[in-house]
Amino acid sequence: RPVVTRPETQAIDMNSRSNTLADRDIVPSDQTFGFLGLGMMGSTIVKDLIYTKHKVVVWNRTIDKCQPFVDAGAEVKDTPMDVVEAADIIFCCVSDPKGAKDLVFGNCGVLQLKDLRNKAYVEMSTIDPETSMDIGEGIKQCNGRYLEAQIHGSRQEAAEGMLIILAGGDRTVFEECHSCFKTIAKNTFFLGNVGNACKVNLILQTILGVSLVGLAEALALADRFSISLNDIIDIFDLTSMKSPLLLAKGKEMAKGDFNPQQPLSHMQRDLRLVLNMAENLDQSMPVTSITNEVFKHTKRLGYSEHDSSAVFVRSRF
Ligand code: NA7
Repeated sequence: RPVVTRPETQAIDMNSRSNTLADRDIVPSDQTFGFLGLGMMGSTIVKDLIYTKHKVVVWNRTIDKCQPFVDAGAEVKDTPMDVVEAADIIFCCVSDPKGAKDLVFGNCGVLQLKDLRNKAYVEMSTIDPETSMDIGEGIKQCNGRYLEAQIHGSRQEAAEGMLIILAGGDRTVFEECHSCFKTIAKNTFFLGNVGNACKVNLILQTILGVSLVGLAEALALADRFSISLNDIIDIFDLTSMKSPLLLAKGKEMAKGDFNPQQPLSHMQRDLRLVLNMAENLDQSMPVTSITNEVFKHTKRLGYSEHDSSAVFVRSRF
């Protein structure tokens, strides 16, 4: 098997700003916002929250990642529990449902505080509806308020303040987060009960995953015929099938540039969550099942941390 080079980890540029921020006329809430998880998404969001003058308290498992935010004016805490103590509204943005649950139910986790009166917890990590309901129940049992706020969009869209927020749960929390959501997103939807936003997010991810595998297979076939991939993309651009995302992903596949905007491991996680949801409903999803297998295999080839468009590499075999 060829050795695959991991994509370079890009350091967060604390000085970069999305062009959209200047036009949004943001009046920061005077509440204190906690933030758990400073990965690529979390970092980008917190950077913009600090820029728009929100009071922010942060924590990250790898503590070194907090330093640039402290330099920019945030406070750092040693544990998730300490962040909850110091903040009014706490956002969480980590890799997966297990990480999200650990931060709430684990050692030094949110629920160690026991009394969450006057606190609100906002889950931004991509999770399934059951996990969200479990977290929501735990928070409510300690008298806290809970909102799931799933963030739909790529890392580039996060950097441009162009995410879409899909929220469900406590409407008062949704409203209190208005200035934060306005900072990071172009659209925000309140979808009712806890679980609904997770379902909608995962449904959108299903469309994305299946589309990417279709695109990769078609381009791989073109490649076998030695037809220029750039020509295919130029013609595709003139058709009614075109979409900005498929055009961008097609270009990345043609160039072999898999800089992670939507990491492949996240895409496969989402498909796994979708299939679990469908399983519980006896809903048949044969195409999504195969799509999941394709992404799983691409992960095994070493492309977990690359962009989801790296699925093209597997299609070429
Ligand atoms: P990244 O850049 O892969 O970052 C993942 C973050 O999650 C990072 O801060 C990790 O901490 C943290 N993490 C992962 N597992 C855990 C556990 N078990 N406990 C605590 N913290 C954890 O992902 P993105 O920022 O692109 O995406 C984050 C979410 O937003 C994801 O759900 C997307 O779908 C939407 P580390 O720095 O490794 O110590």
